[in-house]
Amino acid sequence: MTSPSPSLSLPVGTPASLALFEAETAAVRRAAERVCRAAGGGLDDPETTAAAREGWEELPVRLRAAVRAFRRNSGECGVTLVTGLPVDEALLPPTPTADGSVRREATVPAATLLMTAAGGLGDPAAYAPEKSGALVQDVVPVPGKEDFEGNAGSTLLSFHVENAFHVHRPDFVMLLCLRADHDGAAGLRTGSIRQALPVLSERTREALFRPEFSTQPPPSFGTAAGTTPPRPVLTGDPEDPDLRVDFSATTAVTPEARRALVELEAAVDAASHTVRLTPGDLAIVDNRVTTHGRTAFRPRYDGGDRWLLRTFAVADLRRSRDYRPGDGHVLSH
Ligand SMILES: O=C(O)CCC(=O)C(=O)O
Ligand SMILES: [Fe+2]
Repeated sequence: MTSPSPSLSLPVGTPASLALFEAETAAVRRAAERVCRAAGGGLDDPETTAAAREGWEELPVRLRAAVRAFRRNSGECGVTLVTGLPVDEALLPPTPTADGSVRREATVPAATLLMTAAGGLGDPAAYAPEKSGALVQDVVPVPGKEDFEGNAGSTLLSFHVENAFHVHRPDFVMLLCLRADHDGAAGLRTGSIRQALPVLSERTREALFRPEFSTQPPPSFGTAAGTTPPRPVLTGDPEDPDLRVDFSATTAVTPEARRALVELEAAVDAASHTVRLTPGDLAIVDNRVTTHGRTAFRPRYDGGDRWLLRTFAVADLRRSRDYRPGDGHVLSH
């Protein structure tokens, strides 16, 4: 694989991370509060995204530099961690328990996500059938959904590219921790094709480039979207390909493709990293090259459960124009 240019190099082997200093945390909070004041109405209004785009310019230079560098080159792991973002756990309401719950009002953490999406990574985006098209979504365990293959569950969530079935899958997935789980057991897992590729056999690489894999929409998307026609799991540069797979939703249509998928899952797992997010930690996953999943944990449904906020970003919003009525940020299907 060609190595990244020296000016963009990231630590080899483990995900890059940036720990904000206290003064930087305070600066992010001030910028986010300004976005909240400008937001007036709702979090999903175009005015709020516009205020977030401007607010980005007020963020600490180290944060902006790290996000922009990650956008250009997400490194071997395809994930980065920013710690020390402004989250006051003590002031939070109880963790929601409703299925599909989302944020509709501007808060400091939500505005922080929108600034990063709109100013740093490209643009925020959401999908109308999923979580009612909200730009900032809750990732919380939902009673009765413990075994669900989605973010409402609490059993092991297998590695997936977010919305792998979709022609316009998000380019980046942002997960900001508001509250950790009681036992500190829940781990966000990531596994990139950049680290998995070197251990794959030549035969498997070739098989993954063949259009022999179809992917179902995730349960969160509802049933309207159908399974994709057979497509490749790997596309682009054979030495640094893009990845499109969801190990609970992608099926191989030939025995050779099935064998390759099993080998890929083992390689992604072997190359994976686990991070136990704590309040104020933001993980940004490059969804073009890196899968994510989550270890199991035990929710109590007592208001103190794990709570992440999730926002998707796309590098080039224009590409999905025909999916977005009114040139907004929500794809209609
Ligand atoms: O709970 C997590 O850490 C990740 C859940 C997930 O895959 C998602 O929200 O997209
Ligand atoms: Fe996910």
